[in-house]
Amino acid sequence: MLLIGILICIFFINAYSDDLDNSFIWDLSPPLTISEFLLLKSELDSGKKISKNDVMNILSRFIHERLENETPIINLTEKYSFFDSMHNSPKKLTVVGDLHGCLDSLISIFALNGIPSPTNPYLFLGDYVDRGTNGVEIFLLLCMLELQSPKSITLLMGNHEKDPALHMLYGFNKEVTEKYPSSGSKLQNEYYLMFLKTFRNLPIAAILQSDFQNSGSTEGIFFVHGGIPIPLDNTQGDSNNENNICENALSFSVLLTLEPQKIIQHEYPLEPFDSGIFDENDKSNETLRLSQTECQKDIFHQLLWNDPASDKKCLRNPDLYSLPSPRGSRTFLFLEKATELFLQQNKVNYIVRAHQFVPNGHSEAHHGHVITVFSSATYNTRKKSSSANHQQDRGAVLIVRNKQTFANEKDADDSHNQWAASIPVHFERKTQSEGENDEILDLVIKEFDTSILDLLTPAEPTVEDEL
Ligand SMILES: [Mn+2]
Repeated sequence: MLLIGILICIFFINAYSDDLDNSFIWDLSPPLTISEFLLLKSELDSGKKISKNDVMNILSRFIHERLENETPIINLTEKYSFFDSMHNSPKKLTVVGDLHGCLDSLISIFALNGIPSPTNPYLFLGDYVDRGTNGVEIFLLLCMLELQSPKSITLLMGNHEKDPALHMLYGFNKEVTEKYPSSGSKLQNEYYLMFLKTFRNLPIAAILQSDFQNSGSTEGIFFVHGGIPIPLDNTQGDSNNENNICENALSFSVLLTLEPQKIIQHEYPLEPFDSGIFDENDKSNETLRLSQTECQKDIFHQLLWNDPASDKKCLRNPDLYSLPSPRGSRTFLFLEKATELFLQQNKVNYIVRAHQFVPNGHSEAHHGHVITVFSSATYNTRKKSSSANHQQDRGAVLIVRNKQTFANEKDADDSHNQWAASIPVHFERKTQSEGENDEILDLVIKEFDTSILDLLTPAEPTVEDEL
């Protein structure tokens, strides 16, 4: 008995000290500074980890405090009071595309553009994990920032958060299970399952829309990871009219009926879970229920997986809405005709999305109405690591500015601007303008590379220190 007792004691002491040795105390108290991000980076570089307790606490708090009552499509106009002229309302919104585990890119963006705050809000378009080595830390950090200041940051779902099968191919399952081993198989690792549970509750799109009833003009942007959905012929019941089908599936009202977590639960069940519309015992109205389910599944999948067709393809196919995608049978390339219909129907001018690696982190299609932002600045470097002398990769962010309040190119956060002025910006330019003088929104692209971080050390003065 005594021996067993001693063995149990040794086991617990080992388990406990293992966590103590390898994890660091993460001071979660706001406000966070660039110094703290750099400190986190140096701790991770030295082999330390965010503690198991912090992982579980942050994720479960994030689900309960932020995601549980969230709608699948976020109204950013309301959430950020973006078009209000109040003193503290934001004058710009920074949009970040795929990060794919590249923590250096995230820290570079914050160094360049300021840490999220109610006057400097951010929108992330998903694909936080896989490919890079710090998917865990990027996602936890962003969750923490939203927990600390919900009006500063919004996280959307990417296809890498929707489809866990990708984690086996691109490394997120390996990353979690190596950093946080637990009993059972790698797929049943309790920390990994907690990430999956969080991912499936993320919202899937966002809208920023001005609504000036007097002027009669509305400007707006639809944000999503992949693109707009092209409905399949079998998704809308009895109608064979192509226009009708397309119109229905492209309207916000249809998108608002989506229930992402239930669809993912159907494809990748986690227990326990409220089965909702997929309750096997509920046989009432089954045909309708199934057709709705298939339709919802397709639309949801496409929002996170579709890409815009190139302008060349659009020219060749002026009468079509979509072409098959090289990404697979359930995914499509949406053509300019679909974009035009979507913009017109939903009273927005732009579709801003991520999902595709593009040189220097940004590209435009469909006469500038579809903008791609890709924010991992090491994606290409990793792929071509064998080739010498390649140029430093760049990522980009898109900054949406409210022209009515963003006067004289001045940032609300002047203290940060002064500090960031010493950081080289490689490229900054307004996106193509439609030539209207009464536009409310300005769209600005900023390129960056991670050599910014070499200029900074944890001892570097922070924004707060300068105040
Ligand atoms: Mn993607």
